[in-house]
Amino acid sequence: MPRLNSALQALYGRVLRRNPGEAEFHQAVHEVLESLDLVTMRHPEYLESGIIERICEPERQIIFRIPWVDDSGKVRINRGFRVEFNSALGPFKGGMRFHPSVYLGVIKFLAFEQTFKNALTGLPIGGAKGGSDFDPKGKSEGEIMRFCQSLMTELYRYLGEHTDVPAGDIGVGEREIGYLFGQYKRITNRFESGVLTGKGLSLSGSTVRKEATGYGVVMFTEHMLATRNKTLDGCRVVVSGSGNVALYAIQKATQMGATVVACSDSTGYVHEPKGLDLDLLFQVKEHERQRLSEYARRRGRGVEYVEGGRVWNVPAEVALPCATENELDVEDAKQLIENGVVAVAEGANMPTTPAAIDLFQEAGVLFGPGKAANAGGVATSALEMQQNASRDSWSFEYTEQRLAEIMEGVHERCATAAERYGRPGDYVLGANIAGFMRVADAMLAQGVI
Ligand code: NDP
Ligand code: 2IT
Repeated sequence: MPRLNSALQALYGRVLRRNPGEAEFHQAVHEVLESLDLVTMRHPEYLESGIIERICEPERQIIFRIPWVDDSGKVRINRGFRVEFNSALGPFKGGMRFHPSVYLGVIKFLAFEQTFKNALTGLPIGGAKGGSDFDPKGKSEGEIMRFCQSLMTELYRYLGEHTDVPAGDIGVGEREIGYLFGQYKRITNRFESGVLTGKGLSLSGSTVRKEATGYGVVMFTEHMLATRNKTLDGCRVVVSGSGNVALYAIQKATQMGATVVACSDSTGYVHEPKGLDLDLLFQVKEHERQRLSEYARRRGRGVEYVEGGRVWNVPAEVALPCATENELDVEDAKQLIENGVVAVAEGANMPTTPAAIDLFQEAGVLFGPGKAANAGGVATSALEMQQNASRDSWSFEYTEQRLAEIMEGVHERCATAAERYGRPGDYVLGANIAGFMRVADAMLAQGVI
């Protein structure tokens, strides 16, 4: 890892001591501090005011018990989290993740990233994240519902449309948000539509929210490519994951004239040089909630299914990691570069390891970090909050247009900050600086908070 100046190194040491064993959080903080090195040289007041250290400390961290009863009548227990990281710009905002790998360090890194991401959208939303180590795989509808109800029975007291507004993330989609919303409404006796986003359209959700993260990633990729007079049209695209973000990135890239040749899940990947069959993919993954191996089985000849393989071995001009953190490492980066990759944009949060990011940047590959490239999801959540507040609902076309304008703004903010600090085209630096400055300035304006 590149060195930090002595003041930032000391600050980082204190973050390590205060958050022992939370490797993902350490990684996310280190990356931001590296970018701030340049800022503190030009603006020592950010160090002197202590604002950087305060920005690394969550406002509130909630950890709670989630008891529930499985279909056999056995009592089960999981742990729930909500890290309310920063509310300088607006209500705490960020998704909920259900995955067995969830622990405080994962939720804290996600909430930290979310704070800067939300700032980059230019919208009035603070940063938070939550979730549970609950594993939805193999659970029945009834078990999922009872689990969501039990989670909300504790979490509701911390939420509110002006306080903290959760949404989905890994393992949490429209179905789970519906169960969470229903329980919130029962407990509070309020139809407070703006307390959760990612709701179904029948529950005053927003058009385009489901599509927004994946669409936004592709829009951001187009803006990066445009700086080199290129477009997605005619490119081969490889995507990791086959969940919400991946599926809609695949759909939008295909609409833009690209050929999506591969995608994955945690057990393997499919490779289809002529392009994936979107109808079948959505049927198997979104509607039936099946594994990717089932897609391959039904697709038959013409598709290769590689169990346990690395999707990044598939040659492509554009790579979109849309599964999970640290899923693309140095070996993968070398392979992608060797295969001629031109642009990488992160649909997932922190999917690329720091050393792999360095390799891409040294090789001149366009690299869009998650806090910029995947900001379209939370931005459309903020549009859902706007519609809920005004008891309105917007058309798909209008909402997508708003999303496109927001993604253009996110790209612009990153590009401008990178240029201002002498590193044009460095979107990692640009995103961290532009996001930090907006949050830091809002905090400073509110006194010692
Ligand atoms: P989903 O649960 O819909 O899909 C997750 C996908 O990633 C699945 O294909 C899953 O495979 C795979 N995956 C998850 N964990 C792992 C793992 N440990 N190893 C390998 N593969 C894994 O989640 P989303 O699509 O919503 O989220 C994907 C990423 O995008 C996450 O990083 C999330 O934080 C980020 N994100 C999500 C947003 C949203 O609005 N939903 C917004 C911005 C970012 P399998 O089914 O085999 O587990
Ligand atoms: O990582 C993310 O930005 C999300 N999971 C979406 C958060 C939101 O509040 O829509």
